[in-house]
Amino acid sequence: MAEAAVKTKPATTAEATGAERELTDGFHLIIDALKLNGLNTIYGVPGIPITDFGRMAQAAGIRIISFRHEQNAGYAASIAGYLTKKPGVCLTVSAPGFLNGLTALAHATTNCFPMILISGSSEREIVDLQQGDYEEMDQLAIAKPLCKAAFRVLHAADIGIGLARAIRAAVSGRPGGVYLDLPAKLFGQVMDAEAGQKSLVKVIDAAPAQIPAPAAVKRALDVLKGAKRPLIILGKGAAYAQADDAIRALVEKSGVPFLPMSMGKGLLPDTHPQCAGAARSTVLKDSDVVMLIGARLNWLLSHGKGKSWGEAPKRFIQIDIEPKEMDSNVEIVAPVVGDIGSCVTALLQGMGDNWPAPPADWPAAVAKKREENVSKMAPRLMNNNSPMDYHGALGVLRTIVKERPDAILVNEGANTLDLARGIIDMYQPRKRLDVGTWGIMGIGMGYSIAAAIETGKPVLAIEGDSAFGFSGMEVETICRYKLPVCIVIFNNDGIYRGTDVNSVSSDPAPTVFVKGSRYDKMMEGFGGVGVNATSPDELKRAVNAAMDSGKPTLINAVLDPAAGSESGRIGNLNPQSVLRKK
Ligand SMILES: Cc1ncc(C[n+]2csc(CCOP(=O)(O)OP(=O)(O)O)c2C)c(N)n1
Ligand SMILES: [Mg+2]
Repeated sequence: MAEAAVKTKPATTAEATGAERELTDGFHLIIDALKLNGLNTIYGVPGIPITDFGRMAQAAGIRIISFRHEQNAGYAASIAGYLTKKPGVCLTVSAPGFLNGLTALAHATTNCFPMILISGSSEREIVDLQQGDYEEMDQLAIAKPLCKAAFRVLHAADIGIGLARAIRAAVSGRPGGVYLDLPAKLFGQVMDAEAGQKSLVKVIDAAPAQIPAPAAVKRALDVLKGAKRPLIILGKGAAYAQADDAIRALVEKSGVPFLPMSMGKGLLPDTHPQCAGAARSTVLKDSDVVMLIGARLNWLLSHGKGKSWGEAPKRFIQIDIEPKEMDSNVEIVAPVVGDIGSCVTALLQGMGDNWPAPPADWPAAVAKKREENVSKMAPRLMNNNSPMDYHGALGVLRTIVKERPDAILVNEGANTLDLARGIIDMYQPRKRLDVGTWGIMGIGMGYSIAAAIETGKPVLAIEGDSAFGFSGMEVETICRYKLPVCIVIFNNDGIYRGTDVNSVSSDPAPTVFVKGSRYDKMMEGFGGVGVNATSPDELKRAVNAAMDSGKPTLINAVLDPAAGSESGRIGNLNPQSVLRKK
């Protein structure tokens, strides 16, 4: 308490009767409230009214990671939340800084990552009368529809409660983004230090276990037991839960093939005998019972219906913390509502010791398909073409990840994303971080920075050249904080490809970039290591050197501009003009 308090001599002695009073203020109470709740890292960009706050927080032992753009700081906070199950904190200035951070807040909410966006704001009296204050904006109203909850604190005495509400809203139930509005005046508001300390709240059991109903667990097991061709789908909710051992035990005890969603990869190794990752279309089509664990039936799973799910009738079991998730796209015959850890543990107990394996022909059929697909792919991954194609480049990165399974892989792009997801096996939970539910470009550097900061592990970021551009300036941040991040840019001169031509004017086509760009020079400009790699062999040497040294490194991997297809694997989502076809 003593360090947080400011000693002042009152100007008049009338009320203080000449004695010194210990005072504190908004600045110090916010810092104390964050520390009390173990929120020890802030990702943000300084400016009015939060510059001094950042300095004071740093002086008080909070780690301040200062970015070049709030969106990247926000993505960093969102993935910090995913990795730690504590809300990641992003701090911004008012109006424009707030708006820059807001995309990440919405992203956190969509992806169910706990995050708190704290933004300074202008004077309420002026904002509400629309009198044109510095960076005037009704931030609270704008944030509300894009997050789980939004709060504003007007009095220093409410800082403790305000932060407690924000933390609970972010991590309890289905996690998500929370906005906390702190008007400039609040920071300087003074109050009695002792009363201030008493007003702080240490949040106890912020994300209480939610135990599933026994009847729901029994219903789910009955459905699973009756299956001939069951499938388990592991989403990133399952990875978030950090119930790794229980999930592995459930999958293995059941004998059911499992399909990991992108960020669910590594919960069990992709090389596990039950993994159906390389037989995705077969298991979706042919399965009769599907158990979703922390995975939603959104567009990424074709909403649980249509061509990719085949003709065979399906029955869905769904395990999710959010009751409203059930029946969102198709009927769920066995909803199990609760936190993933509690649900999986209850299912395991209910299975007892003599759980019957699924009829043997099913896992055998899945394994056969998987082997076929894997061996079809193998020779393509071994090519040493120059310029590289995706398979040659990813072949060497696949081996590197196998040799360094505890490194964190960050991945964005179109072809760069889809092909890396399919080709690179993951071996440990929460090691693959990518574009998530929205397929968003721009998460790359923010995720890489937070992953390095939060886990202390080396990071390998595999980035499309377009994707990288959304957050590329943060290579300076990576160099400034000396983070062990190795960025590999799959440089095919553009979005999807670098070969499009504009036939009517001298402007370049909308999807192409400067040919032969050297992104490695950017990194050198900030004192990091830059490498231009033109073959898989060169790429392999450069990545291994970077991972060994831990030095910030950017490798410009020169890909054939004709490599890559429109929108990667999701080109079917592009609307088509009937007229153009004529
Ligand atoms: C914020 C955002 N803006 C735009 C897009 C559309 N988009 C999807 S993939 C992509 C870039 C693909 O090019 P690149 O990263 O170079 O990967 P490549 O396919 O060339 O390997 C873009 C712009 C998006 N997904 N997110
Ligand atoms: Mg590209």
